[in-house]
Amino acid sequence: MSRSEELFERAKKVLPGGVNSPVRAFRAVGGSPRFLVKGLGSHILDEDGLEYIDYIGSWGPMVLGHSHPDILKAVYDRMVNGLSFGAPTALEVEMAEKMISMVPNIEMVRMVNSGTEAVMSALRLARGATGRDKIIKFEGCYHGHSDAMLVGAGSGALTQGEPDSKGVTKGAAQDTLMAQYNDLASVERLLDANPGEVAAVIVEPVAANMGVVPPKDGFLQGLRNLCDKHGALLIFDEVITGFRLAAGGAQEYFGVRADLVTFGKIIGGGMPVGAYAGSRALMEQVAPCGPVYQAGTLSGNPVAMAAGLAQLQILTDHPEVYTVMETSAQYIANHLRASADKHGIKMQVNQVGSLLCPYFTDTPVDCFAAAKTSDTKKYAKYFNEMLLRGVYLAPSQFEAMFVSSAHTQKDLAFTVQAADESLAAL
Ligand code: KE4
Repeated sequence: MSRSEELFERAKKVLPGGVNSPVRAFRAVGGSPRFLVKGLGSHILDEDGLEYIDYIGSWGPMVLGHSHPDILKAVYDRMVNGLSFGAPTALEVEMAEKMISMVPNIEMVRMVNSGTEAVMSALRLARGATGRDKIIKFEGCYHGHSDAMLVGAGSGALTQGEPDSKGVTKGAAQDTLMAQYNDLASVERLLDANPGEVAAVIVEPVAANMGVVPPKDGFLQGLRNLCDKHGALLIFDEVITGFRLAAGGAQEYFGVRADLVTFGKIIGGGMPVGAYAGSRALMEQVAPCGPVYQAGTLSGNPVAMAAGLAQLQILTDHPEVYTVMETSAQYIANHLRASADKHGIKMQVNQVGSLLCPYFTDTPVDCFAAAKTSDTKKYAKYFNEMLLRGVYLAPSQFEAMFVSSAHTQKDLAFTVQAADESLAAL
């Protein structure tokens, strides 16, 4: 039994499923999760001394790779003077100012501790600001595990959502309506069927929780127009795309304005951080200056701010990393397509910026229904073949590959060679 397997057996006795977040348990791909001990640049090391090229990067935060020296130094310099105060620090002001300087259309920011908390708070603000109750989300988009977001499509297309998890009450789910990604008509039908009741439409500007599904031309602007027409707010959930697609995130990358934007991952530099942001008029409705309550013991934690600020500063100083990451992702995508053709394997590869995902289907993937046509058993075998060859991918078909600025040309060549061999073995 490997050290990872031993640890997993121990873990399953004291942690649900042996993990602190479900996707880590490898249930969609089989086998035993690797317990990691070290990350450096684009590589990670597990408890058994096996090394991998990492395409998870903590699900997005490690956009510059692991253990970046400037980030480690910022954390060390901060922590020797105290880890947390529950009182204001200059770092929180600097972080908010930094985000506002990089992201279009935001004037104020509130720091929280996760993407889930950012979305939950933004939804409460949208409801408080508009006096409306209903929220429209998209099938296949994930916005964290707050009750209102753990909702599946209701029985009738125009009725309220159904709980998507035990423990979520009908009451919590009833105000969440479900639309189809890249289908503006499905949004318009919901808005028309619920006149004056929809507080917000929340969308992943690039859907990266059903694999990677880019917005069709006009989709995001179409949402903007529909929200303006119906008096609803448009929320971009940029927990993944924020500071990754571009310094200004998806708003910059696609040139579409959102009313509220949620963040996480990259802004923490690897530490637990989330944030939501918007206009002054909206954000000043949040406590203590407004009637929308939201709070958090570790919100704006100075060590997390130091890590996040250091990462954002490097992204600001080196804007070339965005082109580098996109080129790297395109390289992998092109080689995956060529290998799949060579080996006669049905594959669609979606790639946007530094995000990509191979689907084992011959259906172009532009929505959740199409993503679900993928042969997930084939993905599982591909995942394990790649893992054996030292390439660490998302242990689920419905996640993204995250390319960082630390992935070298040598990493990329190794990855596409491993992919060619893995596809040949399917
Ligand atoms: P967290 O609460 O996990 O920090 O963020 C929730 C969240 C919100 N919005 C988007 C677009 C997200 O992708 C996420 C979380 N992403 C997943 C990865 N697909 C986190 C991985 C996990 O659940 O372990």
